[in-house]
Amino acid sequence: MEKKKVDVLEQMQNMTIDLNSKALIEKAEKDGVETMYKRKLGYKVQCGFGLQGVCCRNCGMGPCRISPKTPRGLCGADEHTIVGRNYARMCAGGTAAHSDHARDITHTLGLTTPGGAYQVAEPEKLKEFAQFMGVDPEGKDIYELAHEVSEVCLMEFGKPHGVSKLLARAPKVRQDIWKEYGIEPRAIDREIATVMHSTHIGCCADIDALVHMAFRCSMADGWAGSMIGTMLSDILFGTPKPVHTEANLNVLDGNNVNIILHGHEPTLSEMIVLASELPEMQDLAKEVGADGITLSGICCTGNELTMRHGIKIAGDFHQQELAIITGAVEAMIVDVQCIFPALAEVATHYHTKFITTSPKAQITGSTYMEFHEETALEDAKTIVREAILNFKNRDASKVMVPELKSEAMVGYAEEAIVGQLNNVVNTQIDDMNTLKPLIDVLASGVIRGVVGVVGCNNARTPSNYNHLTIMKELIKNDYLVVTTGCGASAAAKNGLMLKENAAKYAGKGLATVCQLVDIPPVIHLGSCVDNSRILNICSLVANALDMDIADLPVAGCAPEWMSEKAIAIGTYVVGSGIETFLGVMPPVTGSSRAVEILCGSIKDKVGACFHVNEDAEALAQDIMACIEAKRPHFEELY
Ligand code: CUV
Ligand code: SF4
Repeated sequence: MEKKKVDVLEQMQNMTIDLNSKALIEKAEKDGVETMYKRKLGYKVQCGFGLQGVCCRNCGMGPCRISPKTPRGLCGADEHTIVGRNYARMCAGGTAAHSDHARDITHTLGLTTPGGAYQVAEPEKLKEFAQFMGVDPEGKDIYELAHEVSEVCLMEFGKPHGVSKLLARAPKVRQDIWKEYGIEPRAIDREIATVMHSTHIGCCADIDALVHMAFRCSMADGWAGSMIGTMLSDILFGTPKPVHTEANLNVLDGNNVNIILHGHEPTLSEMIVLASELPEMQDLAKEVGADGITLSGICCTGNELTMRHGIKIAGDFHQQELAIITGAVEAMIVDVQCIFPALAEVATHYHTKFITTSPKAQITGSTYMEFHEETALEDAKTIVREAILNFKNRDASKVMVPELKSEAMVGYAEEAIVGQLNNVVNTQIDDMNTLKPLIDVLASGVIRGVVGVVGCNNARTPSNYNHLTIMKELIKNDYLVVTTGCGASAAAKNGLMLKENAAKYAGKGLATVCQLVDIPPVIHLGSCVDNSRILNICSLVANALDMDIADLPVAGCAPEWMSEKAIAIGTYVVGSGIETFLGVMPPVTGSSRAVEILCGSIKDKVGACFHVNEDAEALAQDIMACIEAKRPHFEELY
């Protein structure tokens, strides 16, 4: 019996390489709390149909599942149709999530007022972006302009005619490729609706057409929704600048009121920051016996907060339950996306208040405190007060804050990366001059290439293992890594975002560049919507060199992806001409045609394709080989 218990614990602990997580998995067992790691044990055998993407329940005659005995669904849909429809729907789900987040940010820009809760933090960026979107800033009050830009951006979600205005940021050759293949996205909502319509029973039943539609929809994610989300977040809350932070669960402070922000939209989290800094809240914290208030973040909200304020990163997607299990968290405040419904149950074992705030993500068992942008600061104060007052309920006997954390430098927006290479932070990126150092180190081969290693944690791999294995291998071989999302948290937690560690982890070329221009070998670009920053940087470099994005020695990688959002991201990254490497197989293997297209022939259309390898070491080698193969052509063009 004892032996069996130990085995179970060991099995769970083997599902993560994070030492804090291992310690808290043990505590969870002692406390009798179920976590994802425990539930995973019950899922030893996952549904083979689901894994291959050949289960269809798009109509009430189903579910139909493809097998040698039943090669077609009741309507006659074959494996290619079913896989294609499921894949397209994943892309639509992901596009909807990122873009609806962006829509909220866009509405918020429309609510800005001088002196109000939401203000314009970057008037110059606003003017520049207004001009790009066809709004003349001349002679306009900055708030009048903000409201006008908000309206124009809102049209990108539902305009009846034309394609995304933001495509014009890409090199002309790239735009021509999109036109040729027909994947210039129209209004964001339209692309999502089209996929939902075409994947309804009895509609599209052609794998090539379904993949095409999935690509056009995902392009709306990258080149409209996410890009608008990032741009307007910068305008509202400030363009991130390099800032020092700490990461992993040890950032929770034993004597402070600990508030964790989890989810995605900075509209909520920025207000919580504002509210918690108010003297009245600080005083209240002292009144209840705490030394102060510690805010920290999980998932993409964590990234948004850390890059703009240096707020500490509590952990990643797979640590959300474990954070509560420390027993030291007064409130876990969430908005949308990547929030385990399990948090409600986990919180019942401790004093933690699990506070949901969005009508889009209400969760049974949570404390629901709806947040409205119109009354943002008041709402935020109410929520923070609730958290502070909960401090008195903390049970010291249940507290265990694990030992480890790491320091990190985070918050490199496009401006900071390019500026830092010029040794001028926050320069405007507008000419070859400022891009030249970046291009020079790439062209000379001192840095072999740039790889975006991004995305989630997936319980199909040990948490953080693929991320760290791949990042370390790449920087060791002089590939600069840029990262977002939970990949960024993994890097921050493990010291890869420190310039001081460049000599230890990076190859000679990269380490030298890191020393010279004061950057870490793994660069924090932000949240998942901030993958649009990668599109931006690639476009700037390609434009400056008069090349296509596909000519650049760059690659994308999602080593532990799990969400539909990640599939949409991967798809628009491929669509943008960037070879994309996945460490977990997407549910498409049931269709040989789907695999042939996505991992092969799509390259003829867009200049890149997916590559999958579930062995992280091998995947890193694949990435490097792919970039090396691009280098001669790149150097020749340069
Ligand atoms: Ni939006 S999508 S687990 S928080 S990166 Fe983290 Fe990132 Fe994936 Fe979710
Ligand atoms: Fe079955 Fe066709 Fe209905 Fe899908 S759409 S559940 S394959 S009958």
